[in-house]
Amino acid sequence: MDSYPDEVKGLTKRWRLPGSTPAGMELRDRILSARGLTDPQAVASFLSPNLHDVTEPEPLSGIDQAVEILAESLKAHRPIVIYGDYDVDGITATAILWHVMKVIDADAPVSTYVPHRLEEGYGLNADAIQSLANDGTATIITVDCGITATEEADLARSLGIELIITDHHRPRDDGQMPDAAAIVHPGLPGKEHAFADLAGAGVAWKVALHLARHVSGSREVGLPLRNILMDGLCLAAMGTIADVMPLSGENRVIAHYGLRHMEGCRNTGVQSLLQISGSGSGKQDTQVVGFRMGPRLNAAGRMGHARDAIELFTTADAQRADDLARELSSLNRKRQEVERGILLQAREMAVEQGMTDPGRHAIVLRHPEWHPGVVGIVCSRLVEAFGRPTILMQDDGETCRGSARSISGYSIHGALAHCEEHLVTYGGHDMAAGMTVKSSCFDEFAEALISHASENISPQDLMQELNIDTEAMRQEITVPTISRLTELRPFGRGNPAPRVLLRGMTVIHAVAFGKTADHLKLKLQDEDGKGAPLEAIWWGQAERCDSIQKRMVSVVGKLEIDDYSRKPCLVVDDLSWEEGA
Ligand SMILES: [Mn+2]
Repeated sequence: MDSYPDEVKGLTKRWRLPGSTPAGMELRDRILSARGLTDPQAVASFLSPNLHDVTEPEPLSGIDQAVEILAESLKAHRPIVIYGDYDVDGITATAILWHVMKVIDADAPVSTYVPHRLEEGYGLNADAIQSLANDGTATIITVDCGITATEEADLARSLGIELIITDHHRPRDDGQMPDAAAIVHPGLPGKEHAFADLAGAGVAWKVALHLARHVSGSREVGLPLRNILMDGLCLAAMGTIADVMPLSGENRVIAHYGLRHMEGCRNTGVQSLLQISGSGSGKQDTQVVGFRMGPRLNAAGRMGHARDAIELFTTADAQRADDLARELSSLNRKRQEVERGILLQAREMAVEQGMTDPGRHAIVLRHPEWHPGVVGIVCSRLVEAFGRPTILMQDDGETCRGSARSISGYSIHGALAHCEEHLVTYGGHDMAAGMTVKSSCFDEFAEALISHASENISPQDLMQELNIDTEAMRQEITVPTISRLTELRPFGRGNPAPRVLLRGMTVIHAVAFGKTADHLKLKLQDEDGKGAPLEAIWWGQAERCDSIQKRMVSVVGKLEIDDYSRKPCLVVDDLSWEEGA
């Protein structure tokens, strides 16, 4: 099933060239076709997402029991706690359920609980359950966590708490499930939902919808509930995008409607956050959520306490929401500062210790002062910079705790399993994981992991892959064709911004620009030299300025319309020399 038959080495990346598409197709349709969208009906529903695709399919497994318990608890005024998570997905999921229950009954004894990222860690924990029980909690509903919490579920049961689990993470490998009163999950073995890639916030939104329908006694719900569900879609979109879920199927619909409604969202906190993220006007897209709103929300959990982010989305007080949004922004600045510091140190250490040399295919480092809430982000930066799997750890003298990020094709979870003898704990996925090592075992662990990576990652694999959707001609790159590509939005994982290849372009002009002259501005002329040159930008590649002047190149990039000139602009991902040039 490889639709990319050809591979080309660019200056910085490996290119996967597109398969051939029928002649005469326009640019947008060639891109759709390259992504497997050829059936007219599939194309139509992709181009015009329909909310019915999210509200009408068969219900998630367990949702009926969950909704019955919630409705019953609400009716009896029993204290309910929504137990969330400290990332954007968990925060938004918590707020969605809180709001729908408060609209059903403004006096309902509903509260929220989110564990402290560094002190309690991810998921349901026994101490929290015990203290919630002491406070008289009758019902706990988890969001974005809980599917592996078998012991904690038993504890809740023994304390007389009715536990509902809603989650989207992988269940335990041994098949054991928590003994909960209800479990709502899109991807349980044997009970997979038609769309299994929902985020925790997507699952929570569906629970909210079904609860609203249940208490309304009808599939059509009244205005206050409709409004809160519509506002909830903005939150669900944020959770889905920030959790990097594939933006296909139901997630595409959630992201599409959530982003479209963002400006008009009645949630006070959403408006405060939009404002402070510098995006109070204009059409919202995934970038605004991914790069501006999401990091501010995550900063609460990383540098402070995520309950502030939950309060942001649950307060009705506009002043309080503004204050919280400001506080999150300042935590985010602090996070950026800490991140920059670790990045500088880690980069230097990696190079110094030879971990970026050709024969060594992983980076494994520790430092006593690295903030455990931030090392994961820095890992991602090093993976980008050096194309190698990276592990960064904080060493408190006794134990090293850290995070890992990997490159595609190399499972970091598998690698950790291979080095298990040196580890105290580990867990995660192919691309990201966490682990602890005794400080005295760190060196052996680092050596074992780096040699495993060096043996199992080829030098080829270290070059990032660049998937190209279609080859394009200079003359079809016009403002109208680029505008039509926006119909493919929202972009994200599973639906990236289209990438095109242009051959036979001559770099007739290249100049460094930016505050510290890091970036390149280019003018590219096609072979017949008749049309206007195509303007292009290559971020962070100023050092190549001299070597590409006047050369004929193939160029790969994304098409945009420049905000100021309103002219087409190619945002370059990579170049390669044309043969004979
Ligand atoms: Mn999640």
